[in-house]
Amino acid sequence: MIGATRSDAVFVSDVHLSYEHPATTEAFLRFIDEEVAGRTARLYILGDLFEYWAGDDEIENELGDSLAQRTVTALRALSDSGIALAFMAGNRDFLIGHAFAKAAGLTILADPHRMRIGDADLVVSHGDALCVDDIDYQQFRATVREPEWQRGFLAKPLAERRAVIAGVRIKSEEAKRGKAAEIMDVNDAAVCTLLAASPEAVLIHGHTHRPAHHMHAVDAKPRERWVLTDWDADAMPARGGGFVLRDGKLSVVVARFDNDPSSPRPAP
Ligand code: LP5
Ligand code: MN
Repeated sequence: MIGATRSDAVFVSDVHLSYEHPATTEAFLRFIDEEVAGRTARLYILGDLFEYWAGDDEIENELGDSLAQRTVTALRALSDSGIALAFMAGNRDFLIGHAFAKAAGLTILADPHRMRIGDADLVVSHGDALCVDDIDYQQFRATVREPEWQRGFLAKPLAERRAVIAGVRIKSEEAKRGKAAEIMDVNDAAVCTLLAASPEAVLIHGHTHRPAHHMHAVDAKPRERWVLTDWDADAMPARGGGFVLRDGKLSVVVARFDNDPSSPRPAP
């Protein structure tokens, strides 16, 4: 945008890019063009960029116009233009590794990650590690985050990994049907512990697909928690967007969708 100053950062998570939802891919790529390119200094992708990621050979084992390739190309163009890109693993794409990071021109962050941008003190997380009441999930997470387990899994052929993941996705959906909604949200005490360890910081996370701005009392002080939306261009109304940080203040930015009449229209 000519004449407008760049924002300090844009945050997104849970885009869940997949071949099943091409409209979400188009909306995300357009969001990058309209809200990120030339308009911010930094882009933080806080996990679950992809619906699933079986390993970095997703990139070279596909055709040139694959989802993985298109995404890498779009991110690379941002980083080549001078925007600092950072990615944090989600529960679906934690197998994104250094080959992807190098190709896309981004840095991989540990979860949680604390930082200062200008006057803003922030701690960012995907959010799944805060869902400590979901015991079965946390056990599953502990296993698949083991470097040893990941080495063994990544040694399998890509087709076999994709088949295993398809099975886990079915099992996960079945398991979720039997879980109470509160179990699949962040645990308040876990949030407060994280905030107490990061005095003054505002927490940003995704994963729960429950976008909101919460206040927590930690050590008798009010503390902020901002929860990112997930993306689904095929939902009605369509969902997608993120947060923009400008001059130390966060605000919501909503993505634009062709197929949803209630979607924000471009400024004239
Ligand atoms: O993602 P979402 O929101 O739908 O659900 C999550 C938790 N589920 C998962 C699983 C993923 O969705 C699907 C797998 C993604 C691909 C990962 C890449 C490679 C991994 C290969 C794995 C072998 O994260 C869900 C939470 C929910 O968030 C809310 O927080 O509840 O957790 C579950 O449902 C997990 C189940 O409770 C327990 C695990 C069932 C699977 C068992 C398969 C055993 C395979 C052996 C591997 C150790
Ligand atoms: Mn997630």
